[in-house]
Amino acid sequence: YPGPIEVGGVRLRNHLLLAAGVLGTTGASLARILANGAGGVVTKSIGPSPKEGHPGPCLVVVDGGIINAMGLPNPSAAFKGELASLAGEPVIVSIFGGTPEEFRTVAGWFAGTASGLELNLSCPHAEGYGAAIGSDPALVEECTRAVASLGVPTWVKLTPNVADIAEIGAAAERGGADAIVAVNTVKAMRISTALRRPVLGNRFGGLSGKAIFPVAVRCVYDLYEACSIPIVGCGGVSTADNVVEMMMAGASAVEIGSAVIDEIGIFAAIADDLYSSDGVDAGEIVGCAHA
Ligand code: FMN
Repeated sequence: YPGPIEVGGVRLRNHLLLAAGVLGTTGASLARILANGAGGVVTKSIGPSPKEGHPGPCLVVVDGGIINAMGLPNPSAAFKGELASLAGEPVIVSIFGGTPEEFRTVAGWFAGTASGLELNLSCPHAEGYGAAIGSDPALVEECTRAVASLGVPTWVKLTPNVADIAEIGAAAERGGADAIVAVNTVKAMRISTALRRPVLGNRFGGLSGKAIFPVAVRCVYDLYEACSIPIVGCGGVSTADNVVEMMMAGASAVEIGSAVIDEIGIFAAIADDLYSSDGVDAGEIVGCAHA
């Protein structure tokens, strides 16, 4: 492995991070992902008050991926206890709120312990949160500023479900973001023809996995053109070649979610490929597709 790298103010062990929401609800599962070769981990998103999430079914497997509508279930401030055993580890806490003030409150709980904070401005299935905020450049700028002004490395995670993601990325940069993460899930739904009703309890959800990889590459490409802070690619990554492609589009690091559900050893497997003797020189390839 190339040794520690720094992306958006956060020191990582390598270029591969666990994405928010997958195996990120306990300190033990986060530690296990780090032990399995991840360069850093992002926690499940934590909000201003405890939340149960949507009624089930919350997840459906589809061709090329999964659609989830978890609805941001989380224990709120009680999550602090899960981080106690992870002091000094590359742990980024994902946070959400309905207003800039709520973002700041939640950020304050973790500012002293986390390596960085990732603002979830992008969940497509949580009313009043997530993409509802992340589609509005002025709100994105305000929420980002409310957190970044605490002085902790601030990553902002964007939704692909907007007309112009570059405009949203530029707003996050103006608000003081240290990095942009792209992307969260793509709006989606399935209907059971047998039952004649939507499959998910919440009707709608977000698609992740291999099917969204090209969507994510395009978003990273557009953001790299528009922004001068690092971009972290996320969406459908499952191989070392996917990581290289994301980097060529402009990603300085990559997050992996759905592929971890199938294979917890995926970080070590990708890292072995990526950093083999004829492997990647990130400094050389990041953004090279823009030439
Ligand atoms: N993203 C967040 O920002 N916060 C979450 O709490 C969150 N929960 C998720 C739960 C599940 C079951 C899945 C599949 C995804 C979740 N995501 C969440 C989105 C992922 O972090 C990621 O952006 C998305 O799945 C695309 O990456 P992937 O194709 O590698 O999974």
